[in-house]
Amino acid sequence: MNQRKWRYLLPVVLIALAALSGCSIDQRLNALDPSGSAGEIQLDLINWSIMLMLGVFAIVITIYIYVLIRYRKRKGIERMPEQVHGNTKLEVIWTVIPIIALIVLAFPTVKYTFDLDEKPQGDDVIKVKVIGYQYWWEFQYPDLGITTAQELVIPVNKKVSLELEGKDVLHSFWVPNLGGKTDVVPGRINHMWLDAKKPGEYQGKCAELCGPGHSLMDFKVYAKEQADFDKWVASMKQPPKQAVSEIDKKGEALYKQNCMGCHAGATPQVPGPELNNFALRETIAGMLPNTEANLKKWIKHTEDLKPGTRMPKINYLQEDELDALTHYLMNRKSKTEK
Ligand code: HEC
Ligand SMILES: [Cu+2]
Repeated sequence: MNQRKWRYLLPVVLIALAALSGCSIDQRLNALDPSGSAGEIQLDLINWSIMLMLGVFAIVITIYIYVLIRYRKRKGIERMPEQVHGNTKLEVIWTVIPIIALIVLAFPTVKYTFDLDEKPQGDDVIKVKVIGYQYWWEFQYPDLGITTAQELVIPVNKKVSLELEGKDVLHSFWVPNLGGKTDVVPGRINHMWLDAKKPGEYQGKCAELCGPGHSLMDFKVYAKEQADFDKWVASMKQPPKQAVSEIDKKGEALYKQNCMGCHAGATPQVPGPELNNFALRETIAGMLPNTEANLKKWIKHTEDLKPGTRMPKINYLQEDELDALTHYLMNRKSKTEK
């Protein structure tokens, strides 16, 4: 077998693999199917530059193939084709065409860059401060006086103005289906905005390698109809109801003893997520569905579930203590909620 025949094998396999991997795009993380204006703007720009590049590619390849065929070595024709050197007209043409192509690309790029950089103003705009920690997200709503973690809740069709800041290392805030991504940098405040055109759940990710727990630094954006959003805000603003049952009182005491130092302490040992109204959350640590069984699992196995997390494993509690603690937390929500 002629060895040279096989030299095409590697590129063909690589291209086939690339094509196959394209088919398995995770729809929850798909920047090519935006559900918000910021994502649409970004997709427009992607399409615009790809079209332009495809145009350039087509012209260059056409000329290339034409020249290959037209000037190939043929039987009976021994002479070399004419050798051109220093053709001013040609040089001007191939300098001017790329300049025009770059100008054509620059217009939408500059316009969209400014559009995305704008800080939306007005009574309608929801302001959120996003704080990135290893390996979780805090969301503060300064105008509404609420703070939550791992879940950014927004009303549909309203612009959300985000102020992003890091507390330890570099992170990056990214919700592919809505738009992004923006660096989250310690000691610096970055801005971005987004909106969601359909109610639903959108997956978010930290997009900057930030340590062993990076791949699990997930969050969600829940876009709700205005009325549902207002209801959520009202529930979040209420203080959690008092513990009344024996078990909840025991749980509360254990919580104050073992957890409050990091969770919502005034001077936390290690800043941890706000757990007031924790029962209203859908997830634990951005990665587990919020059920009592998962809560126990999280408390006992934090570092196994999320490598590098700053919440230590708490495995010294007795079974009945853990029961009381999780019972208390699972009921930690405002009076208005059932
Ligand atoms: C040393 C500080 C510290 C202590 C003590 C601590 N935590 Fe945490 N906790 C954290 C940090 C930091 C996180 C964020 C972890 C992550 O996602 O990387 C966290 C996350 C959590 C979460 C997930 C919250 C969310 O937003 O989804 C729960 C629930 C939780 N802790 C419960 C507890 C309970 C219950 C106790 C007491 C038994 C406790 N923690 C003790 C620091 C602490
Ligand atoms: Cu991160």
